[in-house]
Amino acid sequence: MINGRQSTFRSSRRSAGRPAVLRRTAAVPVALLLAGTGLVIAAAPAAADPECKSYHDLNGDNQADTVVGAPGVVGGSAPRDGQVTVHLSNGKTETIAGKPGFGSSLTFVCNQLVIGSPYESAAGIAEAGAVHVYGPTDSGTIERRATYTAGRNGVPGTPQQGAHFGTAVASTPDVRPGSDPGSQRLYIGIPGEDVNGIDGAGRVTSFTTGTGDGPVGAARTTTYATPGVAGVPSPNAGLGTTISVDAGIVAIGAPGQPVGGVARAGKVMIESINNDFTTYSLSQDSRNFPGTAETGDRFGWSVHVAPSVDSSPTRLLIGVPDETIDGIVHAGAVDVVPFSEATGRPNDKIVAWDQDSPGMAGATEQGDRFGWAVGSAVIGDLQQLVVGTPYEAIGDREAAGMVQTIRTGLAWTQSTRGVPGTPESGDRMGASLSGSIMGLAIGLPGENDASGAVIVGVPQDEETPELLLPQSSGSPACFGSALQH
Ligand SMILES: [Ca+2]
Ligand SMILES: [Ca+2]
Ligand SMILES: [Ca+2]
Ligand SMILES: [Ca+2]
Repeated sequence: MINGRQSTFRSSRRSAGRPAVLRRTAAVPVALLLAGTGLVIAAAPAAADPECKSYHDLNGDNQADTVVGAPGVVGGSAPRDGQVTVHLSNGKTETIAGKPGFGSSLTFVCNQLVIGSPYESAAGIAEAGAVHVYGPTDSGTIERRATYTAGRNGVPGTPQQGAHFGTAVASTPDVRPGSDPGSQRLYIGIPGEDVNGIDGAGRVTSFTTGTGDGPVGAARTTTYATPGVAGVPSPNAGLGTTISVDAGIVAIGAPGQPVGGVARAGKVMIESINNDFTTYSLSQDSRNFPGTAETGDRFGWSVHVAPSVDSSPTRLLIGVPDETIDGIVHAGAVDVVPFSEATGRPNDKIVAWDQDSPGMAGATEQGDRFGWAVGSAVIGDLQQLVVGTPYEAIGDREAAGMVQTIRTGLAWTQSTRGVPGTPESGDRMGASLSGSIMGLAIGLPGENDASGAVIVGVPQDEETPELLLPQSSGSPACFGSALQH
């Protein structure tokens, strides 16, 4: 087996004697909590930034809030509007309404909530896409701060039909001790963008945000046509389908990018947040990479940078949901790439995991699509790498879904004792994941005839999971398609 090193990171959960479902505390409290964990603290916490007093916090109580996207349905005869529900740390909820597709992606920049609305019109151009930013007011409400679209107010590019600006949004998840709040850039994926006339090659743009409708810092834009970036724009490559940012690294999925002429094998572009290294790409044909680039693998359909905690290295997780395993098609795999933050390069053995690997629950089956979603979270007292397999069948119920850990053999379905609900066909448990030091949240956008649901927490170490449902009934809302926890 592997170089997978078990982290002994201890969460604040037990030592602080807090109740089961904790809210991540922010800014200084997080630093103080981490100080008791043996985590190396390199510098003073970033709380001195006057613009950012707390993180992931929309009601100003220094406790992180959980946010759920319910993008509804796009197109067809009955499109349904999207909405985003903020589950505040004080138990109250706030709902923000938008167009169909609103809430397809979510991130935080400091205490500002960023919502992707990739199917929205921009400048009258259908499905060009938009990104909306919401923040707290002094009176405790949530208000819209800004709307970003291509080509407006200093945002690079021009709106294109079907570009789907905002399919992915990402930023550094927390300002941890030693990190620089000034480097908190917002990254926006535009996977349907035409580049030099190549249909759907995809683009990523990034900038620092303020309270207005335009970038504050200089905007950057990256495609496979950017000078210095190896590769060429390719039809339907979808650069920017997914993005993860942490530990100075930006990982950008291009799951349709060909590799050496192999169609839709997929690549992941790696950028430095602070320009510390040159942008490059990984694929299954990269040196020292396990596996082989094959047609339709969709390497990079999901990406997640799992930050270093305690003795564990920074690791990049790359989902390959359509990987064939021993002749079983669309079974799926996840590559775990140990990363040097200094060089931005893999610095240890890369390991490919599937459901038949040692230390994994389940079995490889056709159409599982293991690796559809990837993430990390502190579960019990350990940082765990987590994989969603939303098309896993439970008995005769197709696509009921499953979530599991890498190497440590934990797994949860809706038939697991302590997990709310029951497995049903099409639930797609694990289609989305969001984790942090405060635990794991799991999306089930197909639950209750695609009304959707979210499970916060897993039944591990005395924890009792909490079930979140949409505020307004009716389907298909697809509540849980995107998460921030
Ligand atoms: Ca809060
Ligand atoms: Ca492959
Ligand atoms: Ca399976
Ligand atoms: Ca169910």
